[in-house]
Amino acid sequence: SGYISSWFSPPCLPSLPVIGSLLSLRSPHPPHVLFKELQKKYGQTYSLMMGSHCVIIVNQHAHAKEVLLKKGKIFAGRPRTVTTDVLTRDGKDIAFGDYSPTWRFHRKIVHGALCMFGEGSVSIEKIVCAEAQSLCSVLSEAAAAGLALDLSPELTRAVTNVICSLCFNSSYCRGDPEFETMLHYSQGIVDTVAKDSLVDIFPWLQIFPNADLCLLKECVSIRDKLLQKEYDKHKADYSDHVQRDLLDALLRAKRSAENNNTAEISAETVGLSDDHVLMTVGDIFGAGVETTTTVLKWAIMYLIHNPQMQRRIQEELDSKVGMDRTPQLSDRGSLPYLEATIREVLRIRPVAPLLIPHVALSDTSIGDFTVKKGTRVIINLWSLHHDENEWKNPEHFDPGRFLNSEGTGLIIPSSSYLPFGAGVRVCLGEALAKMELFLLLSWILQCFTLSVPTGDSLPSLEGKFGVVLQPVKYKVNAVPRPGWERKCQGL
Ligand code: HEM
Ligand code: PLO
Repeated sequence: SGYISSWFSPPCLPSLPVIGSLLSLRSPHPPHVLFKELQKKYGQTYSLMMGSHCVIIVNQHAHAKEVLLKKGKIFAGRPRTVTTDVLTRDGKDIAFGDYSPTWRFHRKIVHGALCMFGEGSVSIEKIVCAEAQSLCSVLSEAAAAGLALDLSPELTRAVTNVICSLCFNSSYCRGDPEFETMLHYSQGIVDTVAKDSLVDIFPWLQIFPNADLCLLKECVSIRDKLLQKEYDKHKADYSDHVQRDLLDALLRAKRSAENNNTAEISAETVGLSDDHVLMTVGDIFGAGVETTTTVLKWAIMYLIHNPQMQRRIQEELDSKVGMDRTPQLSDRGSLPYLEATIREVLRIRPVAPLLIPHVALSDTSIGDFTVKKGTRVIINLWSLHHDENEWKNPEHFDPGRFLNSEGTGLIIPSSSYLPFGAGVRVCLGEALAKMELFLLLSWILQCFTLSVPTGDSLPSLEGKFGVVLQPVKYKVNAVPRPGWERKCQGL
């Protein structure tokens, strides 16, 4: 049977002892592009060795869905890596934590809290609109002064404040030094965590000074101090009777588990430590900020590359929302072109092009290939979203793909589309993120036209690969639309 099972293993890249397939992976391309290229030689599903770990790369939607949905529970594990262990105190969070009863319990609480404070709630819409308003007044100040602006810090502050009120019931003012600190440490973490980092292939490199690892540790320690401060504040004035935010919800779950007065949660809650609560909030905070901000930056970049699409969104806004009021969530159904644009941005530049690696929790299979327990599985979303058999001209930005032939209704034209993943490990923030993207973009485009500053060339559409796929830094001119000059200011 050993013979049979090795017969059915996925094709493997050449590999050497100790370093594994590292030599075949040297490339000027980022990993998601390289993994897509390697299909030509090895087929859509193949394997490679990362040091001593066997990793399967999946480049097609049928196998991706088998891993995420059909066998979602079997593939619900996460690998432990040196960098994510530093970030999450050995996997005590949701995103990088391995599958376990504690993990399941945590995910359930956070999911419930997000439903309560996020998605369907009226208050979150108010919070996002208040941030949209403040963003528009910054744009209008810059426009009045004739300044081109790097929108990144402004978008980050808007999105951060939404997450802050959700997690901590607090927010940052413009120029708040603590906010500047946060911007800095978060970029440091994005730049170093889960990077095809050599310390994960050669864990013994940890004992030598390693610039990336040092930076990561420094940034994580600054983040943890900020989180700890909020946690202490919440503990100090916690009450069983009011739940102000996500942190209160987590504290409450922890206390009721400790008092053991609820029958439904018992053995499950073993290990709901302070560390777990802190790391989970850190996850929501990090995921909430970096992902949504990144999508906004990509969306704006594609819109300045395609002014005719920007105009079409504005025409839709003018006819469906008009000039007498600002956009609201209930307009989502009547602005299909804007929704289609958001979907297309998430297709062409997926935030997490390789998702987060999954791990097989028992011996299993993918298609006809056998898969051993402990095998890591990387779903290459980039390949799914750029599959020539599924998408016509996949590198071409075209929101029209997501509209029906009349241009009036939304469609998903291919099942090779999973921007938020799927199954047991599906993104927890999908609804919140979509809400924020819709509101912030509609507010901005209702009163401004965005373009590159005169004399600048269009920014590169190439992404910088990391734990999220980020666009390059660029500046924009935001010009109030005719008729909106005074309104944008007065917003
Ligand atoms: C996981 C996408 C926004 C919280 C993920 C995954 C993807 C993803 C692809 C990995 C799924 C997997 O490994 O199979 C996105 C995109 C976003 C976004 C495209 C924005 C447009 C958010 C927001 C939050 C969030 C706003 C928080 C409120 C999480 C968490 C996980 C996750 C906690 C880990 C889930 C787990 O491992 O069980 N997201 N995300 N995400 N996301 Fe998001
Ligand atoms: C972003 C930087 C923060 O300082 C820490 C952090 C926490 C959770 C991570 C997030 C970072 C990046 C995006 C991740 C998220 C969990 C789920 C999300 C990886 C590293 C995605 C897109 O999968």
